[in-house]
Amino acid sequence: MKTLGAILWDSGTDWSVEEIEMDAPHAGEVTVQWRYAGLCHTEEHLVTGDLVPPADVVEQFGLPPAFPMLGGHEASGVVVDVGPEVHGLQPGDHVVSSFIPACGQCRWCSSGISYLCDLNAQMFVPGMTTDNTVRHRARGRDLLQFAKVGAFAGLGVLAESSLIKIDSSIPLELAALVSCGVATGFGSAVNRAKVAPGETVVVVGVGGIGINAVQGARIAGAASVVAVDPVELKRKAALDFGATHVAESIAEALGIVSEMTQGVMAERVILCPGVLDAEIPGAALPLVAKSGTLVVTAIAPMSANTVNLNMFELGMYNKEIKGSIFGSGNGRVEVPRLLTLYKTGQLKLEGLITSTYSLADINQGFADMRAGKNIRGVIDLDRDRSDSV
Ligand code: CXF
Ligand code: ZN
Repeated sequence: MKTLGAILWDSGTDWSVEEIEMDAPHAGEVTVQWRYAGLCHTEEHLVTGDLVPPADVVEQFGLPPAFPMLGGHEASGVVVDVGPEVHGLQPGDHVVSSFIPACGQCRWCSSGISYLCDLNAQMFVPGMTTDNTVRHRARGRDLLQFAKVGAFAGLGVLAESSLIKIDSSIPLELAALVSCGVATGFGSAVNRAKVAPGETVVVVGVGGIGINAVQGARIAGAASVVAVDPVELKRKAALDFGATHVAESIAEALGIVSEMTQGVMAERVILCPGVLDAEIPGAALPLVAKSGTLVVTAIAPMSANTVNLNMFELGMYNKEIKGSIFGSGNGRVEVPRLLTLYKTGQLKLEGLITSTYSLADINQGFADMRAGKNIRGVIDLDRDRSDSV
């Protein structure tokens, strides 16, 4: 089978849209016709190299090369074929990607925290989680499917464990966003920060993930939600999604929150910047109330080992700092929960997508992201579809 896909041949290059040769699904695998793929900042970290294992790590663990890589981890589509031993999906089912596979067997899956599934460690290892062999090739080279998904393509073969079936009445364009940006942001507020009714919450960075932390905080009953972003379009959008106040910078937010809480500050602060600069956690810590929580929902360069924050303040005020991946939630629980909240009118999905692109225009989409023009850009894979099934 042939399809078109956007491949990153190395960090620091553009995405290259070209023909991909695909195999039929093996046992436990499914062929999906992708319909929509979100342009999440995580792929940009592959381009900048922030999210690529550094040379010493590659050498230490004997990792195979991460490139060429088929990008795309936030997506929706329709199942068109199933291999043997697939029990939960059939042709015609609507699905979203699950960028953490969830094997169901490892210690973390068995403990109910599948978002930490051991298979996630294979994110940069080519090959299927089913049998370690590769299904996609371009120019005769094996392709790594980013996060075992690789949705910047017309078609894809994925392990069943990398897909979540959804209600077919949900528009696929909106469903795609739920698979990463919405789940990650919402869960950061609800699952990880555990926002409670009446609290003051600050979200730093209100792009495709942070804006959903804003609406998670609103749905959890926060009394005030302060959205911090230097980009005016994002601050305005945050007001539509539940922010009660906006600030251009952490410094400005400090003044707003201090006045609003008579110096108590915010019980929950959630960091969702595009890149987690080493100065951000320390700058944000004074926003956190005594015994409050700072949640880090952002990607720092993989080799960054330093952070500049006042540890006296951390200890003496009993504050906590928590990391978060995938909104600290399990995809098979969170995706249906979020879609129910959407269907009942509580979660807003319309308005998150600012621009839609064809696959051929993917580099324009990422350029617009860098320029701060999008809350979420989305690729509509039907626009220049060359495959037929
Ligand atoms: C990322 C986290 C690392 C794996 C890919 C997805 N989260 C959000 O984009
Ligand atoms: Zn993402």
